[in-house]
Amino acid sequence: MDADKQATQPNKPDQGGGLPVIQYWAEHTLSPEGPKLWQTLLHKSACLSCAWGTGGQKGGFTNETGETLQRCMKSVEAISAELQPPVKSHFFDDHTLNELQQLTSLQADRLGRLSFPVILREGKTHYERISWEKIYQIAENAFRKPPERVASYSSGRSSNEAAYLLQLMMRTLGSNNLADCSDLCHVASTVGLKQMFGSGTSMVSLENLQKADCVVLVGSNAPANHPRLLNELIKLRDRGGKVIVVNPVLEVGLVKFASPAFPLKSFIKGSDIASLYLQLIPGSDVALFVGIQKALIEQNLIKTDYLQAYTEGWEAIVNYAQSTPWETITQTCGLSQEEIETAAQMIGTSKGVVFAWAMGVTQHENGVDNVFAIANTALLTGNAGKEGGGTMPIRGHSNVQGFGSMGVTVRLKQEIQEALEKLLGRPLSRVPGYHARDLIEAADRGKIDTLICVGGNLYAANPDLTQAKRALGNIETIFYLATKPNLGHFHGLARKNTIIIPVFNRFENPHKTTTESGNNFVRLNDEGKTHLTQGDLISEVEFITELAHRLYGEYPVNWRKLQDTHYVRQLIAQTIPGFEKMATIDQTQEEFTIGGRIFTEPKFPTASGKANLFITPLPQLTLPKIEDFVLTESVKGIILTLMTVRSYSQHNTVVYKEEDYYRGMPHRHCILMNPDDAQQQGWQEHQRVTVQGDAGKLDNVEIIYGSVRQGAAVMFYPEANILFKAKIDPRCGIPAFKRVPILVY
Ligand SMILES: Nc1nc2c(c(=O)[nH]1)N[C@H]1C(S)=C(S)[C@@H](COP(=O)(O)OP(=O)(O)OC[C@H]3O[C@@H](n4cnc5c(=O)[nH]c(N)nc54)[C@H](O)[C@@H]3O)O[C@H]1N2
Ligand SMILES: Nc1nc2c(c(=O)[nH]1)N[C@H]1C(S)=C(S)[C@@H](COP(=O)(O)OP(=O)(O)OC[C@H]3O[C@@H](n4cnc5c(=O)[nH]c(N)nc54)[C@H](O)[C@@H]3O)O[C@H]1N2
Ligand code: SF4
Ligand SMILES: [Mo]
Repeated sequence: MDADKQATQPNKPDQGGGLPVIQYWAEHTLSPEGPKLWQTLLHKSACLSCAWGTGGQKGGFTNETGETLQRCMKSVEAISAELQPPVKSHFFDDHTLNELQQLTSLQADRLGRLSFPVILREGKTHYERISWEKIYQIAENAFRKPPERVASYSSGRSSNEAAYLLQLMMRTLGSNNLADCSDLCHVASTVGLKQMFGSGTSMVSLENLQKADCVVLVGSNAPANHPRLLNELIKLRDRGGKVIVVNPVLEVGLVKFASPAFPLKSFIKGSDIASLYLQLIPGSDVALFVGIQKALIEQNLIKTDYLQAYTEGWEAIVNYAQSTPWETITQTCGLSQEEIETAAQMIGTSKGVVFAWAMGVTQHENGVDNVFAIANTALLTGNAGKEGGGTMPIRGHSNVQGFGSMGVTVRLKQEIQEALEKLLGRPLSRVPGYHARDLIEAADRGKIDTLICVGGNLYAANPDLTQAKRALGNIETIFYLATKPNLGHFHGLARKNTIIIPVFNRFENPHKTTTESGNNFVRLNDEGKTHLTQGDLISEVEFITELAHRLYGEYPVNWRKLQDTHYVRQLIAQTIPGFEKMATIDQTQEEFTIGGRIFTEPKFPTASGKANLFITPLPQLTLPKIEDFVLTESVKGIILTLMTVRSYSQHNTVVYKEEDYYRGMPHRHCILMNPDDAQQQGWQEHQRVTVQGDAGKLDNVEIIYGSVRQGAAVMFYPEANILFKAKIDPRCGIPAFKRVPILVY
């Protein structure tokens, strides 16, 4: 369905952003929580929500180039949730676990802020309050299990300091089991880009993005998940540049977006975003990009001089594209040769092209190939290592990239390993660590005794919730460090002890912290205060250092001294490459771009100094048959490819609002379908259907018509995670959340 048709659908907005955003701002900033909300918005710290990284020392509303008015509604949404009153002191006494398990994600979040520690003991029906001394006693025993049976999981909202300490504690123990939410998120980008360019993050700074005249935006719903990126796209269109969007769903905010940052020129009428919208088949991005490469070659638009001088392996890519027939390409991705040629023409004739992508690219069985195919295209056109061009994975959580930089990963950089070995005075364990999926599999096989979760929701973030619950249930002790209750605290329960530890968030920590944006920019966050004045919360840094002190005394560092985060920053400066400026950031207050990450010249930190291209086989996009689904009765239905995504009002597993206004989905129990697919089955909009995957089913799901490619459908995560056991990209371990075969009947 095209843009015009979407616009004519009743009750569906024809642009992203706009009035609802202002209404939301007004409601919240003028409400009783208003003054505290403003105080927090102005606090000198990075935005909690996404990794675009607004905020910091120049004030809460500034981006990395110092431009103001850059806070979006998502930021307000995230802060408001953190400013909730505490969970009532008797709440856990009054409610059984069974009752807690009936709560939806939204209801769990609305219980309020966690403000005292609680424990659920084996066989008990209630969480009970517990003292800090008792927690440390349990923790000391739990962390004395064999190191390979101890694991951590983390989510990128915490600070660099907490992340650094977590990995140091785990590696001192001898465990490499540092699973992280990035294992479910951008790991395909990290693994792919590292092989190509020797660096796994974005090579484009915000400043350089502002010099581009073309952006190719692949598999990203930025209007919802990185709203301030839209400001850059609006500015780019205004200076005559082009935006190519690649997405099986026509996301309304990528067609037209009304940004409050430009009250006159954009907000009233909305700004055009996409110059070209390519609505491909889910999972077929490799085919599209090989097609673009083929067209570039045919149109004589590849940069042979550049390829010869700065890259390796490019001839094979050219041969592969040339020898792949157009018919195979167009059949695999479902786009016409003309559409692909138009995209190639736009890319090949632009001066600077930034290739940006998010989960629609990474969360596939061939996620790494998707990244290779995009970056190959960048290289063929000379768009890597220059101003105004490059590859830009759009990162998720506000400090997820910092976690990776600090060594919270199962793929530790050689330099960090060596630096840590020097610090410890002994080699690190060589037993490979479990990433997020391996952790669940290992726990399912009874191989984990102890798990510490620094934020996040390991349970609901995983595919196959039935397995996730069972797996976590095999673990003896789980510690959840969290700011607010979530589904994981009520379903992801340990066999013996589940302990929830309430922590300060970024703007409440009693010490300074740092974070890293997706554009490799380090922010300094000032100390703050919590509104939970009666609470008994702890900082992540204090908890980890106290536990480590009890386990290791003063080896290899004086852990208690590190409760002053200034000293953690000294350690980071010593051991993490590119972070040398951390040593003086307390004095200078100077936020900085991490060294060795932004490439404005085509010289790359690979062994040869050149970029490597890799062949990307076209995916075989088959679907199962009805007989392949386990059914108790014979049914008539349709097999679709399901993409599980975020609604416009949720942050990952945490739901802020039931409806998705922009997609016209009134609640979370909906499936967004192409009207032709529904009508072929004789179904109408709002009819209820059953959706079945290979791990479970959901009944009574409401059909909503949307601009989804035929044969594909959209549902919201985490609810949809009950449905399927995802396929995994073997090269990086990421689950294929965006190509789930389902039967709808
Ligand atoms: N407000 C808000 N902000 C967030 C988050 C949040 O939940 N809420 N989450 C944060 C995190 S951790 C992350 S990782 C990011 C996520 O940011 P996004 O990646 O934008 O999030 P998704 O909702 O997963 O949307 C993925 C997009 O990919 C498209 N897509 C699906 N399959 C394919 C495919 O095969 N090919 C292509 N080309 N496109 C496809 C979908 O239609 C959708 O538009 O956002 C971060 N920011
Ligand atoms: N089907 C499907 N599944 C997916 C995805 C998908 O697109 N589809 N996306 C995947 C992706 S990209 C990601 S990143 C994961 C997200 O997975 P996670 O990062 O594991 O989950 P979140 O929902 O972001 O975690 C929210 C919780 O973090 C806690 N929290 C918030 N701030 C802080 C803090 O400052 N400190 C501490 N300690 N805790 C805090 C709060 O208690 C909150 O309830 O989900 C993945 N799962
Ligand atoms: S774009 Fe991201 S970092 Fe910037 S204000 Fe919005 S949510 Fe925060
Ligand atoms: Mo993510």
